[in-house]
Amino acid sequence: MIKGIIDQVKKRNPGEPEFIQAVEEVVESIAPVLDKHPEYKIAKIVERLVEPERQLMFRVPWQDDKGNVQVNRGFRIEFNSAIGPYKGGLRFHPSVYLGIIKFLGFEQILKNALTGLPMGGGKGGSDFDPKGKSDAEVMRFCQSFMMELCRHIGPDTDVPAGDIGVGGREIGYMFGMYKKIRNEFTGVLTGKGLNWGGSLARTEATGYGLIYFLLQMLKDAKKEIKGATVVSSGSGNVSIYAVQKCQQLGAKVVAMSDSNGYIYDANGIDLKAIQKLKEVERKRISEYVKDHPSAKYTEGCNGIWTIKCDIALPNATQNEIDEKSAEKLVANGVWAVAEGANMPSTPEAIKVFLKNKVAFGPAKAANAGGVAVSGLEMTQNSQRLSWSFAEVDKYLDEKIMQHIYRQAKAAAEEYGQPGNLVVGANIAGFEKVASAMYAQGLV
Ligand code: NDP
Ligand code: 2IT
Repeated sequence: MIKGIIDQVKKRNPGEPEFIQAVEEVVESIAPVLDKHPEYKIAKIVERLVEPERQLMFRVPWQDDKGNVQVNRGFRIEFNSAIGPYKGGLRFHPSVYLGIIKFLGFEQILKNALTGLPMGGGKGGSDFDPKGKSDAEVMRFCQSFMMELCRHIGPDTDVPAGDIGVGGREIGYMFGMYKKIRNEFTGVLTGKGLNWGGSLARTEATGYGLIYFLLQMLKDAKKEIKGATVVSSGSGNVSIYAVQKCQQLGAKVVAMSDSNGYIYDANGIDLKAIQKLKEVERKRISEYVKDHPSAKYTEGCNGIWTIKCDIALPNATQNEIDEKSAEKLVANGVWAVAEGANMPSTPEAIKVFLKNKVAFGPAKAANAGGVAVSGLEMTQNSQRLSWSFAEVDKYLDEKIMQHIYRQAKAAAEEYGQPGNLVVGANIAGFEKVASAMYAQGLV
Protein backbone atom coordinates (compact mmCIF):
# COMPACT_ATOMS: atom_id res chain seq x y z
CA MET A 1 0.00 0.00 0.00
CA ILE A 2 2.77 2.44 0.96
CA LYS A 3 4.61 1.65 -2.24
CA GLY A 4 1.42 2.22 -4.22
CA ILE A 5 0.98 5.66 -2.67
CA ILE A 6 4.57 6.63 -3.37
CA ASP A 7 4.35 5.37 -6.96
CA GLN A 8 1.20 7.42 -7.46
CA VAL A 9 2.87 10.55 -6.04
CA LYS A 10 5.81 10.04 -8.39
CA LYS A 11 3.50 9.65 -11.35
CA ARG A 12 1.38 12.65 -10.48
CA ASN A 13 4.23 15.01 -9.68
CA PRO A 14 6.85 14.48 -12.37
CA GLY A 15 9.90 16.72 -12.28
CA GLU A 16 9.47 17.56 -8.59
CA PRO A 17 12.22 15.54 -6.86
CA GLU A 18 12.22 17.60 -3.64
CA PHE A 19 8.50 17.08 -3.13
CA ILE A 20 8.80 13.35 -3.78
CA GLN A 21 11.75 13.14 -1.37
CA ALA A 22 9.77 14.83 1.41
CA VAL A 23 6.72 12.63 0.84
CA GLU A 24 8.71 9.41 0.66
CA GLU A 25 10.38 9.99 4.03
CA VAL A 26 7.09 10.68 5.76
CA VAL A 27 4.99 7.99 4.11
CA GLU A 28 7.58 5.31 4.80
CA SER A 29 7.75 6.16 8.50
CA ILE A 30 3.99 6.31 9.11
CA ALA A 31 3.23 2.81 7.81
CA PRO A 32 2.88 1.37 11.36
CA VAL A 33 0.28 4.04 12.24
CA LEU A 34 -1.83 2.92 9.31
CA ASP A 35 -1.64 -0.66 10.49
CA LYS A 36 -2.99 0.51 13.83
CA HIS A 37 -5.73 2.60 12.17
CA PRO A 38 -7.28 0.67 9.28
CA GLU A 39 -10.00 3.35 9.13
CA TYR A 40 -7.34 5.81 7.87
CA LYS A 41 -6.63 3.46 4.99
CA ILE A 42 -10.29 3.27 4.03
CA ALA A 43 -10.68 7.05 4.30
CA LYS A 44 -7.55 7.44 2.13
CA ILE A 45 -6.04 9.87 4.62
CA VAL A 46 -2.51 9.56 3.22
CA GLU A 47 -3.63 9.87 -0.40
CA ARG A 48 -5.47 13.06 0.58
CA LEU A 49 -2.58 14.35 2.71
CA VAL A 50 -0.14 14.28 -0.22
CA GLU A 51 -2.50 16.23 -2.51
CA PRO A 52 -2.59 20.00 -1.79
CA GLU A 53 -6.05 21.37 -1.04
CA ARG A 54 -5.32 24.26 -3.40
CA GLN A 55 -2.39 25.31 -5.60
CA LEU A 56 -2.09 28.90 -6.73
CA MET A 57 0.34 30.08 -9.40
CA PHE A 58 0.33 33.58 -10.73
CA ARG A 59 2.17 36.16 -12.82
CA VAL A 60 4.07 38.88 -10.97
CA PRO A 61 4.94 41.76 -13.29
CA TRP A 62 7.04 44.65 -11.96
CA GLN A 63 9.27 47.43 -13.18
CA ASP A 64 12.98 47.64 -12.36
CA ASP A 65 14.88 50.86 -11.66
CA LYS A 66 15.81 51.25 -15.31
CA GLY A 67 12.16 51.18 -16.30
CA ASN A 68 12.34 47.68 -17.78
CA VAL A 69 9.39 45.36 -17.24
CA GLN A 70 10.23 42.13 -15.39
CA VAL A 71 8.03 39.08 -15.02
CA ASN A 72 8.32 36.55 -12.19
CA ARG A 73 6.17 33.65 -11.09
CA GLY A 74 4.33 33.60 -7.76
CA PHE A 75 3.16 30.55 -5.81
CA ARG A 76 1.01 29.76 -2.81
CA ILE A 77 0.27 26.16 -1.93
CA GLU A 78 -2.59 25.89 0.54
CA PHE A 79 -1.73 22.36 1.47
CA ASN A 80 -3.79 21.29 4.46
CA SER A 81 -6.23 23.09 6.75
CA ALA A 82 -7.27 20.19 9.01
CA ILE A 83 -6.02 21.77 12.23
CA GLY A 84 -6.05 25.49 11.44
CA PRO A 85 -5.64 28.20 8.80
CA TYR A 86 -2.90 27.53 6.24
CA LYS A 87 0.37 28.77 7.74
CA GLY A 88 3.88 28.91 6.38
CA GLY A 89 6.50 31.17 4.90
CA LEU A 90 7.23 32.74 1.53
CA ARG A 91 10.55 32.04 -0.18
CA PHE A 92 12.04 34.43 -2.75
CA HIS A 93 14.92 32.70 -4.49
CA PRO A 94 15.75 32.05 -8.16
CA SER A 95 15.61 28.27 -7.55
CA VAL A 96 11.93 28.42 -6.54
CA TYR A 97 9.53 26.36 -8.64
CA LEU A 98 6.41 24.36 -7.86
CA GLY A 99 8.30 21.31 -6.50
CA ILE A 100 10.22 23.37 -3.91
CA ILE A 101 7.10 25.11 -2.63
CA LYS A 102 5.22 21.80 -2.46
CA PHE A 103 7.98 20.07 -0.49
CA LEU A 104 8.08 22.99 1.93
CA GLY A 105 4.28 23.10 2.23
CA PHE A 106 4.11 19.37 2.87
CA GLU A 107 6.75 19.52 5.61
CA GLN A 108 4.93 22.48 7.10
CA ILE A 109 1.74 20.45 7.71
CA LEU A 110 3.41 18.06 10.13
CA LYS A 111 5.75 20.66 11.62
CA ASN A 112 2.85 22.94 12.48
CA ALA A 113 0.96 20.02 14.01
CA LEU A 114 3.96 19.28 16.24
CA THR A 115 3.91 22.81 17.68
CA GLY A 116 0.57 22.04 19.33
CA LEU A 117 -0.83 25.30 17.95
CA PRO A 118 -3.86 25.43 15.62
CA MET A 119 -2.11 25.94 12.29
CA GLY A 120 -2.56 24.13 8.99
CA GLY A 121 0.21 23.88 6.40
CA GLY A 122 1.01 26.16 3.49
CA LYS A 123 3.97 27.70 1.70
CA GLY A 124 4.56 30.18 -1.08
CA GLY A 125 7.11 32.27 -2.82
CA SER A 126 8.58 33.35 -6.08
CA ASP A 127 11.57 32.83 -8.36
CA PHE A 128 12.33 36.53 -7.79
CA ASP A 129 15.92 37.09 -6.59
CA PRO A 130 16.12 39.93 -4.05
CA LYS A 131 19.93 39.86 -4.21
CA GLY A 132 21.39 42.93 -5.85
CA LYS A 133 17.99 44.66 -6.13
CA SER A 134 17.40 48.14 -4.74
CA ASP A 135 14.90 48.66 -1.92
CA ALA A 136 12.59 50.34 -4.45
CA GLU A 137 12.73 47.30 -6.74
CA VAL A 138 12.04 44.92 -3.86
CA MET A 139 9.11 47.11 -2.84
CA ARG A 140 7.59 47.17 -6.32
CA PHE A 141 7.97 43.41 -6.59
CA CYS A 142 6.41 42.80 -3.15
CA GLN A 143 3.51 45.11 -3.97
CA SER A 144 2.80 43.36 -7.25
CA PHE A 145 3.09 39.95 -5.55
CA MET A 146 0.61 40.98 -2.86
CA MET A 147 -1.77 42.53 -5.37
CA GLU A 148 -2.58 38.96 -6.45
CA LEU A 149 -1.89 37.06 -3.22
CA CYS A 150 -4.21 39.29 -1.17
CA ARG A 151 -7.34 37.72 -2.65
CA HIS A 152 -6.35 34.28 -1.34
CA ILE A 153 -5.12 35.01 2.20
CA GLY A 154 -6.52 36.40 5.44
CA PRO A 155 -5.97 36.17 9.20
CA ASP A 156 -8.37 33.19 9.51
CA THR A 157 -7.65 31.70 6.07
CA ASP A 158 -3.97 31.68 5.22
CA VAL A 159 -1.19 33.52 7.06
CA PRO A 160 2.17 33.75 5.25
CA ALA A 161 5.51 34.74 6.82
CA GLY A 162 9.19 34.80 5.83
CA ASP A 163 11.60 32.15 4.61
CA ILE A 164 14.73 32.39 2.43
CA GLY A 165 14.93 35.87 0.91
CA VAL A 166 11.91 37.17 2.83
CA GLY A 167 12.64 39.05 6.05
CA GLY A 168 11.34 42.12 7.85
CA ARG A 169 11.76 44.41 4.83
CA GLU A 170 9.71 42.23 2.48
CA ILE A 171 7.03 41.49 5.09
CA GLY A 172 6.69 45.26 5.61
CA TYR A 173 6.13 46.01 1.93
CA MET A 174 3.66 43.14 1.57
CA PHE A 175 1.75 44.04 4.74
CA GLY A 176 1.49 47.67 3.61
CA MET A 177 -0.02 46.63 0.29
CA TYR A 178 -2.47 44.17 1.85
CA LYS A 179 -3.66 46.81 4.29
CA LYS A 180 -4.13 49.35 1.51
CA ILE A 181 -6.11 46.99 -0.72
CA ARG A 182 -8.31 45.55 2.03
CA ASN A 183 -8.53 48.62 4.26
CA GLU A 184 -8.00 46.27 7.19
CA PHE A 185 -5.28 46.10 9.82
CA THR A 186 -5.12 42.40 10.66
CA GLY A 187 -2.60 39.70 11.50
CA VAL A 188 -2.53 38.47 7.89
CA LEU A 189 1.25 38.04 7.90
CA THR A 190 3.67 37.15 10.69
CA GLY A 191 7.19 38.39 11.19
CA LYS A 192 5.85 41.95 11.27
CA GLY A 193 7.72 44.90 12.79
CA LEU A 194 7.47 45.29 16.55
CA ASN A 195 5.42 48.48 16.51
CA TRP A 196 2.90 47.23 13.95
CA GLY A 197 1.80 43.88 15.27
CA GLY A 198 4.99 41.82 15.30
CA SER A 199 5.99 39.56 18.17
CA LEU A 200 9.10 40.00 20.24
CA ALA A 201 11.43 37.03 19.74
CA ARG A 202 10.01 36.10 16.30
CA THR A 203 13.29 37.14 14.67
CA GLU A 204 15.26 34.93 17.04
CA ALA A 205 12.68 32.12 17.26
CA THR A 206 13.85 29.58 14.67
CA GLY A 207 17.51 29.75 15.69
CA TYR A 208 16.85 29.88 19.43
CA GLY A 209 14.20 27.13 19.15
CA LEU A 210 16.69 24.95 17.28
CA ILE A 211 19.14 25.22 20.16
CA TYR A 212 16.44 24.61 22.79
CA PHE A 213 15.60 21.42 20.90
CA LEU A 214 19.29 20.52 20.65
CA LEU A 215 19.66 20.93 24.42
CA GLN A 216 16.99 18.27 24.94
CA MET A 217 18.80 15.95 22.53
CA LEU A 218 22.08 16.55 24.35
CA LYS A 219 20.54 15.90 27.73
CA ASP A 220 19.55 12.41 26.59
CA ALA A 221 22.90 11.88 24.89
CA LYS A 222 24.65 12.98 28.11
CA LYS A 223 26.58 15.69 26.29
CA GLU A 224 27.14 19.39 26.99
CA ILE A 225 26.87 22.31 24.61
CA LYS A 226 29.32 24.30 26.73
CA GLY A 227 32.77 24.01 25.22
CA ALA A 228 31.50 22.21 22.10
CA THR A 229 32.79 23.18 18.65
CA VAL A 230 29.94 24.08 16.29
CA VAL A 231 29.60 24.60 12.53
CA SER A 232 26.49 26.44 11.32
CA SER A 233 25.88 26.79 7.59
CA GLY A 234 24.14 29.84 6.18
CA SER A 235 24.32 33.34 7.58
CA GLY A 236 20.69 34.32 7.36
CA ASN A 237 17.94 34.55 9.94
CA VAL A 238 18.12 30.96 11.19
CA SER A 239 21.89 30.61 11.29
CA ILE A 240 22.57 33.98 12.94
CA TYR A 241 20.25 33.38 15.91
CA ALA A 242 21.25 29.74 16.30
CA VAL A 243 24.86 30.90 16.52
CA GLN A 244 23.92 33.66 18.97
CA LYS A 245 22.27 31.15 21.32
CA CYS A 246 25.21 28.70 20.99
CA GLN A 247 27.61 31.45 21.95
CA GLN A 248 25.44 32.53 24.90
CA LEU A 249 25.60 28.94 26.12
CA GLY A 250 29.39 28.74 25.87
CA ALA A 251 29.87 26.84 22.60
CA LYS A 252 32.52 27.86 20.09
CA VAL A 253 31.15 28.41 16.58
CA VAL A 254 34.00 28.18 14.09
CA ALA A 255 32.32 28.33 10.68
CA MET A 256 29.41 29.92 8.80
CA SER A 257 28.62 30.28 5.09
CA ASP A 258 26.53 31.90 2.39
CA SER A 259 25.62 30.69 -1.07
CA ASN A 260 29.09 31.57 -2.38
CA GLY A 261 31.39 30.05 0.24
CA TYR A 262 32.30 29.64 3.89
CA ILE A 263 34.49 31.22 6.54
CA TYR A 264 36.49 29.35 9.16
CA ASP A 265 37.63 31.27 12.23
CA ALA A 266 39.49 29.14 14.77
CA ASN A 267 39.08 31.92 17.35
CA GLY A 268 35.31 31.65 17.13
CA ILE A 269 33.06 33.62 14.78
CA ASP A 270 32.58 37.32 15.57
CA LEU A 271 28.78 37.27 15.20
CA LYS A 272 28.35 41.06 15.42
CA ALA A 273 30.53 41.38 12.32
CA ILE A 274 28.41 38.79 10.49
CA GLN A 275 25.21 40.58 11.50
CA LYS A 276 26.54 43.88 10.21
CA LEU A 277 27.60 42.30 6.91
CA LYS A 278 24.48 40.21 6.31
CA GLU A 279 21.62 41.97 8.12
CA VAL A 280 22.59 45.60 7.55
CA GLU A 281 24.92 45.89 4.57
CA ARG A 282 23.60 42.83 2.64
CA LYS A 283 27.15 41.91 1.56
CA ARG A 284 28.93 38.60 0.96
CA ILE A 285 30.39 36.60 3.84
CA SER A 286 33.78 36.63 2.10
CA GLU A 287 34.18 40.24 3.32
CA TYR A 288 34.50 38.95 6.91
CA VAL A 289 38.15 38.01 6.43
CA LYS A 290 39.11 41.62 5.64
CA ASP A 291 38.74 42.62 9.30
CA HIS A 292 39.45 39.16 10.76
CA PRO A 293 42.95 38.06 9.75
CA SER A 294 42.61 34.87 11.80
CA ALA A 295 39.78 33.71 9.52
CA LYS A 296 39.95 31.96 6.18
CA TYR A 297 37.39 32.16 3.36
CA THR A 298 36.87 29.24 0.97
CA GLU A 299 34.79 29.45 -2.18
CA GLY A 300 31.97 26.83 -2.49
CA CYS A 301 29.47 25.58 0.10
CA ASN A 302 30.05 21.84 0.59
CA GLY A 303 33.48 22.24 2.14
CA ILE A 304 32.00 23.59 5.35
CA TRP A 305 31.13 19.99 6.33
CA THR A 306 34.79 18.95 6.17
CA ILE A 307 35.54 21.12 9.20
CA LYS A 308 36.00 19.14 12.39
CA CYS A 309 33.17 19.84 14.84
CA ASP A 310 31.12 18.30 17.64
CA ILE A 311 27.80 19.78 16.56
CA ALA A 312 26.71 20.49 12.97
CA LEU A 313 23.80 22.83 12.28
CA PRO A 314 22.71 22.86 8.63
CA ASN A 315 20.93 26.21 8.53
CA ALA A 316 21.04 27.22 4.86
CA THR A 317 18.96 25.15 2.44
CA GLN A 318 17.64 21.76 1.29
CA ASN A 319 19.96 18.83 0.52
CA GLU A 320 23.06 20.70 1.65
CA ILE A 321 24.46 17.62 3.47
CA ASP A 322 24.83 14.64 1.16
CA GLU A 323 26.06 11.16 2.05
CA LYS A 324 29.70 12.07 1.52
CA SER A 325 29.49 15.16 3.71
CA ALA A 326 27.71 13.12 6.41
CA GLU A 327 30.46 10.50 6.30
CA LYS A 328 33.09 13.22 6.60
CA LEU A 329 31.31 14.75 9.60
CA VAL A 330 31.12 11.34 11.28
CA ALA A 331 34.78 10.59 10.51
CA ASN A 332 35.64 13.90 12.16
CA GLY A 333 33.76 12.93 15.32
CA VAL A 334 30.49 14.89 15.08
CA TRP A 335 28.10 13.83 17.88
CA ALA A 336 25.00 15.93 17.17
CA VAL A 337 23.27 17.31 14.09
CA ALA A 338 20.20 19.54 14.38
CA GLU A 339 18.49 20.78 11.23
CA GLY A 340 17.57 24.47 11.19
CA ALA A 341 16.95 24.49 7.44
CA ASN A 342 14.13 22.50 5.84
CA MET A 343 15.25 19.06 4.60
CA PRO A 344 18.96 19.97 4.62
CA SER A 345 20.15 16.34 4.84
CA THR A 346 19.57 13.92 1.99
CA PRO A 347 17.95 10.57 2.90
CA GLU A 348 21.36 8.90 2.47
CA ALA A 349 22.98 11.42 4.84
CA ILE A 350 20.31 10.79 7.49
CA LYS A 351 21.02 7.06 7.27
CA VAL A 352 24.73 7.72 7.90
CA PHE A 353 23.93 9.77 11.01
CA LEU A 354 21.46 7.26 12.43
CA LYS A 355 23.73 4.30 11.72
CA ASN A 356 26.59 5.99 13.53
CA LYS A 357 24.48 6.91 16.57
CA VAL A 358 24.85 10.65 16.00
CA ALA A 359 22.09 12.48 17.91
CA PHE A 360 19.94 13.71 15.01
CA GLY A 361 17.24 16.40 15.22
CA PRO A 362 15.10 16.40 12.06
CA ALA A 363 13.99 19.71 10.59
CA LYS A 364 10.26 19.49 11.07
CA ALA A 365 10.78 19.09 14.82
CA ALA A 366 14.00 21.04 15.37
CA ASN A 367 13.16 24.17 13.35
CA ALA A 368 9.50 24.46 14.36
CA GLY A 369 10.28 27.33 16.75
CA GLY A 370 9.91 29.93 14.01
CA VAL A 371 6.43 29.00 12.94
CA ALA A 372 5.48 28.40 16.58
CA VAL A 373 6.29 31.98 17.49
CA SER A 374 4.44 33.02 14.34
CA GLY A 375 1.50 31.21 15.94
CA LEU A 376 2.06 33.20 19.11
CA GLU A 377 2.15 36.38 17.01
CA MET A 378 -1.29 35.42 15.66
CA THR A 379 -2.49 34.92 19.22
CA GLN A 380 -1.17 38.31 20.31
CA ASN A 381 -2.78 39.94 17.26
CA SER A 382 -6.14 38.37 18.15
CA GLN A 383 -5.78 39.55 21.75
CA ARG A 384 -4.53 42.98 20.57
CA LEU A 385 -1.73 42.61 23.10
CA SER A 386 2.06 42.22 22.99
CA TRP A 387 3.85 39.82 25.24
CA SER A 388 7.35 40.50 26.64
CA PHE A 389 10.46 38.95 25.09
CA ALA A 390 10.99 36.82 28.20
CA GLU A 391 7.42 35.48 28.06
CA VAL A 392 7.64 34.48 24.38
CA ASP A 393 11.12 33.04 24.77
CA LYS A 394 10.09 30.92 27.78
CA TYR A 395 6.97 29.71 25.95
CA LEU A 396 9.13 28.79 22.95
CA ASP A 397 11.57 26.79 25.05
CA GLU A 398 9.34 25.10 27.61
CA LYS A 399 5.93 24.82 26.00
CA ILE A 400 6.95 24.38 22.38
CA MET A 401 10.44 22.94 21.80
CA GLN A 402 10.64 20.73 24.89
CA HIS A 403 7.13 19.51 24.18
CA ILE A 404 7.98 18.69 20.55
CA TYR A 405 11.04 16.79 21.70
CA ARG A 406 9.01 14.74 24.19
CA GLN A 407 6.33 13.97 21.59
CA ALA A 408 8.83 12.84 18.94
CA LYS A 409 10.80 10.78 21.45
CA ALA A 410 7.66 9.12 22.82
CA ALA A 411 6.28 8.28 19.36
CA ALA A 412 9.62 6.77 18.33
CA GLU A 413 9.57 4.59 21.45
CA GLU A 414 5.92 3.62 21.05
CA TYR A 415 6.53 2.45 17.50
CA GLY A 416 9.65 0.44 18.32
CA GLN A 417 12.33 2.82 17.09
CA PRO A 418 13.67 4.45 20.26
CA GLY A 419 15.92 7.42 19.64
CA ASN A 420 14.87 7.80 15.99
CA LEU A 421 13.44 11.32 16.04
CA VAL A 422 12.90 11.28 12.26
CA VAL A 423 10.31 8.55 12.58
CA GLY A 424 9.06 9.97 15.90
CA ALA A 425 8.42 13.47 14.52
CA ASN A 426 6.72 12.14 11.40
CA ILE A 427 4.43 9.87 13.40
CA ALA A 428 3.57 12.41 16.11
CA GLY A 429 2.73 15.09 13.52
CA PHE A 430 0.81 12.68 11.31
CA GLU A 431 -1.32 11.31 14.15
CA LYS A 432 -2.68 14.79 14.89
CA VAL A 433 -3.41 15.74 11.31
CA ALA A 434 -4.83 12.33 10.42
CA SER A 435 -7.26 12.26 13.32
CA ALA A 436 -8.47 15.78 12.47
CA MET A 437 -8.91 14.90 8.80
CA TYR A 438 -10.77 11.74 9.71
CA ALA A 439 -13.10 13.56 12.10
CA GLN A 440 -13.94 16.19 9.48
CA GLY A 441 -15.13 13.71 6.90
CA LEU A 442 -14.48 13.59 3.20
CA VAL A 443 -13.48 17.17 2.36
P1 NDP B 1 17.75 33.69 4.84
O1 NDP B 1 17.39 34.15 3.49
O2 NDP B 1 17.71 34.64 5.98
O3 NDP B 1 19.21 33.04 4.83
C1 NDP B 1 19.51 31.95 4.04
C2 NDP B 1 20.99 31.66 4.15
O4 NDP B 1 21.27 30.45 3.47
C3 NDP B 1 21.85 32.72 3.51
O5 NDP B 1 23.08 32.79 4.15
C4 NDP B 1 21.99 32.20 2.09
O6 NDP B 1 23.13 32.69 1.42
C5 NDP B 1 22.09 30.71 2.33
N1 NDP B 1 21.57 29.99 1.17
C6 NDP B 1 20.36 30.16 0.57
N2 NDP B 1 20.23 29.34 -0.48
C7 NDP B 1 21.38 28.66 -0.55
C8 NDP B 1 21.84 27.68 -1.43
N3 NDP B 1 21.09 27.23 -2.46
N4 NDP B 1 23.09 27.17 -1.19
C9 NDP B 1 23.84 27.63 -0.15
N5 NDP B 1 23.45 28.57 0.71
C10 NDP B 1 22.23 29.06 0.52
O7 NDP B 1 16.82 32.44 5.14
P2 NDP B 1 16.48 31.73 6.53
O8 NDP B 1 17.65 31.81 7.43
O9 NDP B 1 15.18 32.23 6.97
O10 NDP B 1 16.27 30.23 6.04
C11 NDP B 1 17.30 29.24 6.08
C12 NDP B 1 16.67 27.86 6.08
O11 NDP B 1 15.85 27.73 7.26
C13 NDP B 1 15.73 27.55 4.91
O12 NDP B 1 15.80 26.18 4.62
C14 NDP B 1 14.34 27.85 5.49
O13 NDP B 1 13.34 27.16 4.81
C15 NDP B 1 14.52 27.35 6.91
N6 NDP B 1 13.61 27.85 7.91
C16 NDP B 1 13.41 29.19 8.11
C17 NDP B 1 12.57 29.63 9.10
C18 NDP B 1 12.38 31.07 9.40
O14 NDP B 1 11.65 31.38 10.35
N7 NDP B 1 13.02 32.00 8.69
C19 NDP B 1 11.82 28.69 9.93
C20 NDP B 1 12.14 27.30 9.70
C21 NDP B 1 12.98 26.92 8.71
P3 NDP B 1 23.09 34.09 0.62
O15 NDP B 1 23.26 35.14 1.66
O16 NDP B 1 24.21 33.99 -0.34
O17 NDP B 1 21.76 34.14 -0.05
O1 2IT C 1 9.80 26.88 7.40
C1 2IT C 1 9.21 27.55 8.27
O2 2IT C 1 8.68 27.00 9.25
C2 2IT C 1 9.15 29.00 8.11
N1 2IT C 1 9.71 29.52 7.16
C3 2IT C 1 8.38 29.82 9.08
C4 2IT C 1 6.93 29.90 8.69
C5 2IT C 1 6.08 30.84 9.51
O3 2IT C 1 4.88 30.88 9.18
O4 2IT C 1 6.55 31.49 10.43
